[in-house]
Amino acid sequence: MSVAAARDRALRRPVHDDRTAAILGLALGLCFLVCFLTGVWSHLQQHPPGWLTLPPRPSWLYRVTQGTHVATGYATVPLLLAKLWSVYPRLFRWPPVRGVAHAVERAMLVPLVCGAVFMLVSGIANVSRWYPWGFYFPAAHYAVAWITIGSLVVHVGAKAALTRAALSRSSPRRPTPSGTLGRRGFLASVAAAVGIVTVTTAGQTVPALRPATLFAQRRTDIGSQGLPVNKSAAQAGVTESAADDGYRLRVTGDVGQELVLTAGELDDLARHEVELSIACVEGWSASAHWRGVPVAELLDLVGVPRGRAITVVVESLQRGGRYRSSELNHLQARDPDTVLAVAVNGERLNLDHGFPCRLIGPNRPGVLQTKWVSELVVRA
Ligand SMILES: Nc1nc2c(c(=O)[nH]1)N[C@H]1C(S)=C(S)[C@@H](COP(=O)(O)O)O[C@H]1N2
Ligand SMILES: [Mo]
Repeated sequence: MSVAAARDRALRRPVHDDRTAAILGLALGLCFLVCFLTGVWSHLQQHPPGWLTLPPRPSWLYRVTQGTHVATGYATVPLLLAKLWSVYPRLFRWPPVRGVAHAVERAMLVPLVCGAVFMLVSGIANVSRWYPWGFYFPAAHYAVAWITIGSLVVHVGAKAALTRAALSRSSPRRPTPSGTLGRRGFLASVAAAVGIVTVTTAGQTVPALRPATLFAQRRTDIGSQGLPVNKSAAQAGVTESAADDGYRLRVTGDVGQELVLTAGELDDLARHEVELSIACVEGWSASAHWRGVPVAELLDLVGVPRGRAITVVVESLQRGGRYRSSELNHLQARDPDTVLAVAVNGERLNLDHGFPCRLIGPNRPGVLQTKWVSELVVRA
């Protein structure tokens, strides 16, 4: 059979027609939009620009937005594959372009499809902690997100009228050739695939779905002290410095008088108990019970006036690596639940969870919950 004949036969099947493409397009567009918005939010939370002082409340916000970001990312995979399969016979139409406007619309499919595939592949690789590339993941993932969403807006604009017509009740329905998959069967399989992917991955953040975990990169019930470990003390190269008797926590910078505490003194000060989750950018999250000393209390001890707008740089014993330190804005530093924790789930923190002390605060991405804290530097 010639290519043209095969194409025409495929295009007569409901699984390849405008209505199927429109339904899948709508589902995919919605998924992409939610993933994009939660992704932009994630970026703002992890790399807050100077003009934005993010509030530490509600404490669960990042856990929900990042869980949603990764879940919608996973759900997009079967939707995108189904959509591409549904429309690919159209690529064989001849002539491929009819006029300038059509040529532009077709050309925009290149950034749209390449961008979408890049977003999903890079996102899933990142969540799997697999970095087969040389670029910095957050920067590339963020830049391509804008390219992809821009091409998507153009695509939606170009296809709006066609989509509306294809979805209207009066649009003509073609019978399904016997022996082939009909639209309903196809869409039901896609919906089932989305459901299975979601249910078997969301257990990394929704405890009720944990027993169904199959494809998730993390099981949050696996890990010492009831929590997963992303970077161990050995990987961070702090095994000796963290366990050293000479360890001191210092509070320095724009302070009345500097403070130096031993691990024992820190433990005596740590009387505040709080339930907070670690919410990793990779989509897993887990709640835990912490005991620590509020950063606000340390600021009082070193004589930082309460009304002063300050930032606090949280330094760790780790010598290299991007996540060796983090920053607290004024609101976060003064929140009573932002603590330097010394205990988790009723036990002294072990080395892998950040002994002698680690930062834990409400509504912060996991990468900013710095472990093995050695110094708080106050900046006015
Ligand atoms: N010093 C330091 N702190 C760090 C990291 C790190 O690499 N170095 N990783 C962060 C990341 S990505 C996460 S998700 C949390 C995980 O905390 P946990 O290992 O106690 O679960 O720690 C954070 N704290
Ligand atoms: Mo993380």
